[in-house]
Amino acid sequence: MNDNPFRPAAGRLADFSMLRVETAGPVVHLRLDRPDKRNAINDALVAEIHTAFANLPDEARVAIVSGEGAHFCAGLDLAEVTERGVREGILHSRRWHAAFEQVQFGPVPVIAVLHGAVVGGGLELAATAHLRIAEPSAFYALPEGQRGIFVGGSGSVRIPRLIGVARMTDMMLTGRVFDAAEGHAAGLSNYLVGEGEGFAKAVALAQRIAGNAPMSNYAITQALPRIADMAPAEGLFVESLASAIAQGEDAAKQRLRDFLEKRAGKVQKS
Ligand code: 1HE
Repeated sequence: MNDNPFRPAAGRLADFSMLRVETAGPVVHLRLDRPDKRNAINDALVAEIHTAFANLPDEARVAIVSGEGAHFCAGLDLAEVTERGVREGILHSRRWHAAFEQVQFGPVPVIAVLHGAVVGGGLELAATAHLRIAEPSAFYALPEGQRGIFVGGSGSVRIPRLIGVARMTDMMLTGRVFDAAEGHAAGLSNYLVGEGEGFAKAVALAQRIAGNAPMSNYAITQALPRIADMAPAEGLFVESLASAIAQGEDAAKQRLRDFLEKRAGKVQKS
Protein backbone atom coordinates (compact mmCIF):
# COMPACT_ATOMS: atom_id res chain seq x y z
CA MET A 1 0.00 0.00 0.00
CA ASN A 2 1.32 3.44 -0.92
CA ASP A 3 0.63 5.89 1.90
CA ASN A 4 2.80 8.64 0.41
CA PRO A 5 0.53 11.71 0.53
CA PHE A 6 2.55 13.67 -2.06
CA ARG A 7 0.93 14.10 -5.46
CA PRO A 8 2.31 15.72 -8.63
CA ALA A 9 1.62 19.44 -8.70
CA ALA A 10 -0.73 20.77 -11.33
CA GLY A 11 -0.58 23.61 -13.85
CA ARG A 12 2.61 25.55 -14.31
CA LEU A 13 4.44 23.57 -11.62
CA ALA A 14 3.94 20.38 -13.64
CA ASP A 15 5.74 21.69 -16.70
CA PHE A 16 9.37 21.57 -15.62
CA SER A 17 11.98 19.29 -17.12
CA MET A 18 14.58 19.28 -14.29
CA LEU A 19 12.47 20.08 -11.26
CA ARG A 20 9.82 17.69 -9.98
CA VAL A 21 7.17 19.35 -7.85
CA GLU A 22 4.74 17.50 -5.61
CA THR A 23 2.34 18.71 -2.97
CA ALA A 24 0.71 17.29 0.14
CA GLY A 25 -1.70 19.78 1.67
CA PRO A 26 0.33 22.79 2.81
CA VAL A 27 3.70 21.21 1.98
CA VAL A 28 5.33 21.57 -1.46
CA HIS A 29 8.26 19.34 -2.35
CA LEU A 30 10.58 20.57 -5.09
CA ARG A 31 13.12 17.99 -6.16
CA LEU A 32 16.13 18.80 -8.33
CA ASP A 33 15.70 16.05 -10.90
CA ARG A 34 18.80 15.84 -13.05
CA PRO A 35 20.61 12.95 -11.37
CA ASP A 36 22.67 11.96 -14.43
CA LYS A 37 24.45 15.33 -14.08
CA ARG A 38 24.37 15.21 -10.27
CA ASN A 39 21.67 17.90 -10.30
CA ALA A 40 24.13 20.46 -11.67
CA ILE A 41 22.28 23.72 -12.18
CA ASN A 42 22.22 24.98 -15.76
CA ASP A 43 20.43 28.09 -17.06
CA ALA A 44 17.20 26.20 -17.61
CA LEU A 45 17.18 24.81 -14.07
CA VAL A 46 17.83 28.25 -12.54
CA ALA A 47 14.84 29.53 -14.51
CA GLU A 48 12.71 26.61 -13.36
CA ILE A 49 13.64 27.22 -9.71
CA HIS A 50 12.72 30.91 -10.13
CA THR A 51 9.40 30.14 -11.84
CA ALA A 52 8.47 27.47 -9.31
CA PHE A 53 9.06 29.66 -6.26
CA ALA A 54 7.22 32.56 -7.92
CA ASN A 55 4.21 30.33 -8.55
CA LEU A 56 3.77 28.25 -5.41
CA PRO A 57 0.17 27.16 -4.84
CA ASP A 58 -1.90 29.53 -2.67
CA GLU A 59 -2.35 26.78 -0.08
CA ALA A 60 1.43 26.23 0.26
CA ARG A 61 2.77 27.02 3.73
CA VAL A 62 6.19 25.37 3.60
CA ALA A 63 8.50 24.21 0.80
CA ILE A 64 11.04 21.37 0.88
CA VAL A 65 13.94 21.25 -1.58
CA SER A 66 15.85 18.02 -2.17
CA GLY A 67 17.94 16.33 -4.83
CA GLU A 68 17.18 13.16 -6.77
CA GLY A 69 19.86 10.45 -6.89
CA ALA A 70 23.02 10.17 -4.82
CA HIS A 71 23.72 13.91 -4.45
CA PHE A 72 21.87 17.07 -3.49
CA CYS A 73 23.55 19.24 -6.11
CA ALA A 74 26.94 19.47 -7.88
CA GLY A 75 26.58 23.24 -8.31
CA LEU A 76 26.89 25.25 -11.45
CA ASP A 77 26.73 23.30 -14.70
CA LEU A 78 30.36 23.74 -15.69
CA ALA A 79 29.61 22.78 -19.29
CA GLU A 80 27.87 26.14 -19.74
CA VAL A 81 30.61 28.35 -18.29
CA THR A 82 33.30 28.09 -20.93
CA GLU A 83 31.62 30.10 -23.67
CA ARG A 84 30.54 33.01 -21.48
CA GLY A 85 32.00 36.49 -21.77
CA VAL A 86 32.21 39.05 -18.94
CA ARG A 87 28.85 40.69 -19.57
CA GLU A 88 27.13 37.31 -19.94
CA GLY A 89 28.83 36.20 -16.73
CA ILE A 90 27.39 39.12 -14.79
CA LEU A 91 23.91 38.60 -16.20
CA HIS A 92 24.15 34.88 -15.47
CA SER A 93 25.08 35.53 -11.85
CA ARG A 94 22.26 38.06 -11.52
CA ARG A 95 19.77 35.45 -12.74
CA TRP A 96 20.89 33.13 -9.93
CA HIS A 97 20.51 36.03 -7.50
CA ALA A 98 16.97 36.72 -8.70
CA ALA A 99 15.99 33.06 -8.50
CA PHE A 100 17.47 32.57 -5.02
CA GLU A 101 15.95 35.86 -3.83
CA GLN A 102 12.60 34.33 -4.81
CA VAL A 103 13.47 31.23 -2.78
CA GLN A 104 14.49 33.13 0.36
CA PHE A 105 11.95 35.92 0.18
CA GLY A 106 9.06 34.03 -1.35
CA PRO A 107 5.84 33.45 0.58
CA VAL A 108 6.87 30.38 2.60
CA PRO A 109 9.71 29.00 4.72
CA VAL A 110 11.99 26.64 2.79
CA ILE A 111 13.68 23.50 4.16
CA ALA A 112 16.60 21.92 2.27
CA VAL A 113 17.33 18.20 2.63
CA LEU A 114 21.03 17.61 2.01
CA HIS A 115 22.81 14.40 1.05
CA GLY A 116 25.87 13.58 -1.02
CA ALA A 117 27.52 16.52 -2.76
CA VAL A 118 26.40 19.95 -1.59
CA VAL A 119 28.91 21.74 -3.70
CA GLY A 120 29.45 25.20 -5.17
CA GLY A 121 26.10 26.50 -6.38
CA GLY A 122 24.46 23.58 -4.57
CA LEU A 123 25.77 24.97 -1.29
CA GLU A 124 24.60 28.42 -2.37
CA LEU A 125 21.11 27.03 -2.89
CA ALA A 126 21.23 25.21 0.44
CA ALA A 127 22.33 28.41 2.17
CA THR A 128 19.32 30.20 0.69
CA ALA A 129 16.88 27.86 2.44
CA HIS A 130 15.65 28.82 5.90
CA LEU A 131 16.47 25.43 7.45
CA ARG A 132 18.90 22.70 6.44
CA ILE A 133 18.64 19.01 7.33
CA ALA A 134 21.70 16.92 6.50
CA GLU A 135 22.18 13.18 6.15
CA PRO A 136 25.56 11.57 7.00
CA SER A 137 26.49 11.25 3.30
CA ALA A 138 26.39 15.06 2.86
CA PHE A 139 29.66 16.81 2.09
CA TYR A 140 30.25 20.47 1.47
CA ALA A 141 32.78 22.15 -0.80
CA LEU A 142 33.37 25.36 -2.69
CA PRO A 143 35.65 24.24 -5.54
CA GLU A 144 35.37 27.59 -7.33
CA GLY A 145 39.01 28.39 -6.56
CA GLN A 146 40.12 25.15 -8.22
CA ARG A 147 37.84 25.78 -11.22
CA GLY A 148 39.21 29.28 -11.77
CA ILE A 149 35.94 31.01 -10.96
CA PHE A 150 34.22 32.64 -7.98
CA VAL A 151 30.89 32.05 -6.30
CA GLY A 152 28.12 33.74 -8.30
CA GLY A 153 24.90 32.41 -6.82
CA SER A 154 24.88 34.57 -3.68
CA GLY A 155 27.32 32.38 -1.76
CA SER A 156 29.59 35.24 -0.72
CA VAL A 157 26.63 36.92 0.94
CA ARG A 158 24.75 33.97 2.38
CA ILE A 159 27.39 31.37 3.30
CA PRO A 160 29.46 33.63 5.64
CA ARG A 161 26.25 34.32 7.54
CA LEU A 162 26.13 30.60 8.37
CA ILE A 163 29.79 29.71 8.90
CA GLY A 164 31.75 32.98 8.93
CA VAL A 165 34.10 34.51 6.37
CA ALA A 166 37.14 32.64 7.77
CA ARG A 167 35.72 29.16 7.14
CA MET A 168 34.43 30.12 3.70
CA THR A 169 37.82 31.58 2.79
CA ASP A 170 39.47 28.30 3.82
CA MET A 171 36.99 26.25 1.74
CA MET A 172 37.53 28.43 -1.31
CA LEU A 173 41.30 28.86 -1.10
CA THR A 174 42.24 25.31 -0.20
CA GLY A 175 39.36 23.28 -1.57
CA ARG A 176 38.69 21.97 1.93
CA VAL A 177 35.75 19.59 2.08
CA PHE A 178 33.60 19.37 5.20
CA ASP A 179 31.89 16.08 5.90
CA ALA A 180 28.39 16.05 7.35
CA ALA A 181 29.56 16.18 10.97
CA GLU A 182 32.09 18.97 10.31
CA GLY A 183 29.50 20.89 8.32
CA HIS A 184 27.01 20.51 11.14
CA ALA A 185 29.50 21.73 13.72
CA ALA A 186 30.34 24.69 11.47
CA GLY A 187 26.67 25.67 11.16
CA LEU A 188 25.85 24.41 7.70
CA SER A 189 22.99 22.23 8.93
CA ASN A 190 20.38 22.75 11.61
CA TYR A 191 19.63 19.02 11.92
CA LEU A 192 21.79 15.96 11.29
CA VAL A 193 19.71 12.80 10.83
CA GLY A 194 20.29 9.22 9.70
CA GLU A 195 20.85 8.29 6.06
CA GLY A 196 17.57 8.36 4.15
CA GLU A 197 15.78 10.08 7.04
CA GLY A 198 16.11 13.67 5.83
CA PHE A 199 12.88 13.93 3.91
CA ALA A 200 10.73 12.48 6.70
CA LYS A 201 12.35 14.91 9.14
CA ALA A 202 11.65 17.76 6.71
CA VAL A 203 8.00 16.77 6.44
CA ALA A 204 7.68 16.57 10.24
CA LEU A 205 9.23 20.04 10.63
CA ALA A 206 7.14 21.38 7.74
CA GLN A 207 3.97 20.22 9.46
CA ARG A 208 5.00 21.98 12.66
CA ILE A 209 5.88 25.16 10.77
CA ALA A 210 2.63 25.02 8.78
CA GLY A 211 0.80 24.97 12.13
CA ASN A 212 2.22 28.38 13.09
CA ALA A 213 0.27 31.55 12.41
CA PRO A 214 1.13 32.46 8.78
CA MET A 215 2.00 36.03 9.71
CA SER A 216 4.53 34.84 12.31
CA ASN A 217 6.21 32.64 9.71
CA TYR A 218 6.24 35.52 7.26
CA ALA A 219 7.81 37.90 9.78
CA ILE A 220 10.41 35.27 10.72
CA THR A 221 11.51 34.65 7.14
CA GLN A 222 11.16 38.24 5.84
CA ALA A 223 11.96 40.48 8.78
CA LEU A 224 14.55 38.46 10.70
CA PRO A 225 17.30 38.29 8.04
CA ARG A 226 16.76 41.92 7.10
CA ILE A 227 16.89 43.08 10.71
CA ALA A 228 20.08 41.09 11.20
CA ASP A 229 21.63 43.18 8.42
CA MET A 230 20.54 46.51 9.93
CA ALA A 231 22.20 48.76 12.44
CA PRO A 232 20.71 48.06 15.90
CA ALA A 233 18.61 51.23 16.11
CA GLU A 234 16.92 50.58 12.76
CA GLY A 235 16.62 46.88 13.54
CA LEU A 236 14.84 47.54 16.80
CA PHE A 237 12.40 49.89 15.12
CA VAL A 238 11.60 47.37 12.36
CA GLU A 239 11.26 44.69 15.04
CA SER A 240 8.62 46.76 16.80
CA LEU A 241 6.66 47.03 13.54
CA ALA A 242 6.93 43.33 12.71
CA SER A 243 5.96 42.44 16.24
CA ALA A 244 2.88 44.69 16.22
CA ILE A 245 1.81 43.46 12.78
CA ALA A 246 2.08 39.80 13.79
CA GLN A 247 0.34 40.36 17.11
CA GLY A 248 -2.49 42.34 15.45
CA GLU A 249 -3.65 39.29 13.49
CA ASP A 250 -6.74 37.44 14.72
CA ALA A 251 -4.77 34.19 14.56
CA ALA A 252 -2.30 35.58 17.10
CA LYS A 253 -5.00 36.80 19.46
CA GLN A 254 -6.70 33.39 19.35
CA ARG A 255 -3.41 31.61 20.10
CA LEU A 256 -2.66 33.88 23.05
CA ARG A 257 -6.17 33.30 24.45
CA ASP A 258 -5.75 29.55 23.94
CA PHE A 259 -2.62 29.60 26.07
CA LEU A 260 -4.10 31.76 28.82
CA GLU A 261 -7.20 29.55 28.95
CA LYS A 262 -5.03 26.39 29.13
CA ARG A 263 -5.98 25.06 25.70
CA ALA A 264 -2.52 25.40 24.16
CA GLY A 265 0.55 23.29 24.77
CA LYS A 266 3.33 24.39 27.09
CA VAL A 267 6.92 24.70 26.01
CA GLN A 268 8.53 21.33 26.75
CA LYS A 269 12.01 19.89 26.57
CA SER A 270 12.13 17.38 23.68
C1 1HE B 1 28.63 17.86 -14.05
C2 1HE B 1 28.82 18.58 -12.85
C3 1HE B 1 28.84 19.99 -12.93
C4 1HE B 1 28.87 16.47 -12.38
N1 1HE B 1 28.65 20.56 -14.13
N2 1HE B 1 28.46 18.48 -15.20
N3 1HE B 1 30.89 22.06 -9.24
C5 1HE B 1 31.93 21.24 -9.15
O1 1HE B 1 33.07 21.58 -9.36
C6 1HE B 1 31.59 19.80 -8.81
C7 1HE B 1 31.90 18.93 -9.98
N4 1HE B 1 31.37 17.57 -9.78
C8 1HE B 1 32.00 16.67 -9.00
O2 1HE B 1 32.98 16.92 -8.34
C9 1HE B 1 31.40 15.28 -9.00
O3 1HE B 1 30.61 15.13 -10.19
C10 1HE B 1 30.52 14.98 -7.78
C11 1HE B 1 31.40 14.84 -6.52
C12 1HE B 1 29.45 16.02 -7.55
C13 1HE B 1 29.76 13.64 -8.03
O4 1HE B 1 30.69 12.63 -8.35
P1 1HE B 1 30.18 11.29 -9.07
O5 1HE B 1 31.34 10.34 -9.17
O6 1HE B 1 28.92 10.81 -8.42
O7 1HE B 1 29.70 11.75 -10.56
P2 1HE B 1 30.60 12.10 -11.84
O8 1HE B 1 30.96 10.82 -12.56
O9 1HE B 1 31.71 13.02 -11.53
O10 1HE B 1 29.59 12.93 -12.73
C14 1HE B 1 28.48 12.33 -13.39
C15 1HE B 1 28.13 13.19 -14.57
O11 1HE B 1 27.71 14.47 -14.11
C16 1HE B 1 29.33 13.49 -15.47
O12 1HE B 1 28.86 13.64 -16.79
P3 1HE B 1 28.94 12.42 -17.87
O13 1HE B 1 28.32 12.99 -19.10
O14 1HE B 1 30.39 12.10 -17.98
O15 1HE B 1 28.15 11.28 -17.26
C17 1HE B 1 29.83 14.82 -14.96
O16 1HE B 1 30.55 15.53 -15.94
C18 1HE B 1 28.51 15.49 -14.67
N5 1HE B 1 28.67 16.57 -13.70
N6 1HE B 1 28.96 17.70 -11.83
C19 1HE B 1 28.48 19.79 -15.24
N7 1HE B 1 28.97 20.75 -11.85
C20 1HE B 1 26.58 30.34 -9.59
S1 1HE B 1 28.20 30.09 -9.44
C21 1HE B 1 28.44 28.56 -8.72
C22 1HE B 1 29.82 28.08 -8.98
C23 1HE B 1 29.95 26.60 -8.78
O17 1HE B 1 29.00 25.92 -8.50
S2 1HE B 1 31.51 25.97 -8.97
C24 1HE B 1 31.37 24.30 -8.51
C25 1HE B 1 30.98 23.44 -9.66
